[in-house]
Amino acid sequence: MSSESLTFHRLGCHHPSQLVLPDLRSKDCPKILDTFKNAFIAKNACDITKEDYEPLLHLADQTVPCNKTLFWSKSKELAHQFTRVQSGLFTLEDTLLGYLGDDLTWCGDARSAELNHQSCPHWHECPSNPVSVFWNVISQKFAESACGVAQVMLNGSLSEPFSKYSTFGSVEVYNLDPRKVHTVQAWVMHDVGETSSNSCSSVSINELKLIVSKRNMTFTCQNNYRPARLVQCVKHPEHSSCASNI
Ligand code: DN4
Repeated sequence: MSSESLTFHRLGCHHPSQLVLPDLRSKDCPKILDTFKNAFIAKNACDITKEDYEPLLHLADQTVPCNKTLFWSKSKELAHQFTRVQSGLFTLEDTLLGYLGDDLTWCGDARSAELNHQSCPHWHECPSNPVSVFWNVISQKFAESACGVAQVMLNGSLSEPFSKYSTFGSVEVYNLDPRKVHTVQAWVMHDVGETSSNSCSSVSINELKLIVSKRNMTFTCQNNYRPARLVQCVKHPEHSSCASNI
C-alpha cells in the first residue's frame, strides 16, 4: 500500500496543472486529508459505506465544465495521456478526489487508529473496502455532474470493449443525468498494429448503445478517434496505420 503517498505527497498543495479548477490552493489541504482518513480509520476494512465518504465529497466538491468529461474503461493509460495533451478534457483522475486516490491503496483497522500498513483487502474479496467504496462514490458523483456531451474511451482490442461489470458500465453510465447529458460519444481505440476492425458495430458496443438509448440520450461511436490515435502514434511513428499524412 502507498499510505505514505496518500498521507502527504498528494496533499502538499502542489499538483499538476491539468487538474480541473478550483485548484488545491483554494482548498484546506490538512482538513481534506483528515476528512479522507476519517472515512476509514478505526473501521473494519470490509465494512465501509458510501456515507463514510460523504464529508469528504462535501469538502472536495468539483464540477467539470459541460462537454469536457472523459470517462474510460480498460484504457486508463491512453485516456490520461490524452487529457494531458488535450487539456480541455478531464477524466475523474484529473479532478481533486480522483487525483488523490489514483493508483493508491489504503485501509484502516477496527482495532487501531492508524493506517494499516500491512495489508488491505482486494476488491474481489470484499467489495465494501475503503478503496472500492471511494471509487464507486466518486465515480457516481463525477457522472452525475456531467453535462452536454459525455465522452468515453473504450478499448477496442478487447473482445468486450464495454463491460457491464466495470465501473463505467455499472456506475457511471447509469448516473448520467439525461436532463443534462444529451449525447454519449464513445471512442473505441485499438492498439496500434492490430488488424483494423469495426468495434462500433460489435455486440458489446451495441449493449452500451441500448443502455444509453433507453436512458433517452443519443449514442455515437467512433473507431480510433483521430486525436487519440495521434497520441498512440507518438510511440509508433513508423507503423503504416500512423503514416498517413497529418
Ligand atoms: P477498468 O479499466 O476496468 O478499471 C479501472 C481500474 O479500477 C482498475 O485498476 C480496476 O482494478 C479498478 N476497479 C474497477 N472496479 C473497481 C472496484 N469496484 N473497486 C476497486 N477498484 C476497481 O475500468 P472501469 O470502467 O472499471 O473504471 C474506470 C471508470 O471509472 C473511469 O471512467 C473512472 O472515472 C472511474 N474509475 C477510476 C479508477 C482509477 O482511476 C478506479 C475506478 C473507477 P482491477 O480490475 O485492475 O483489479 O483507478
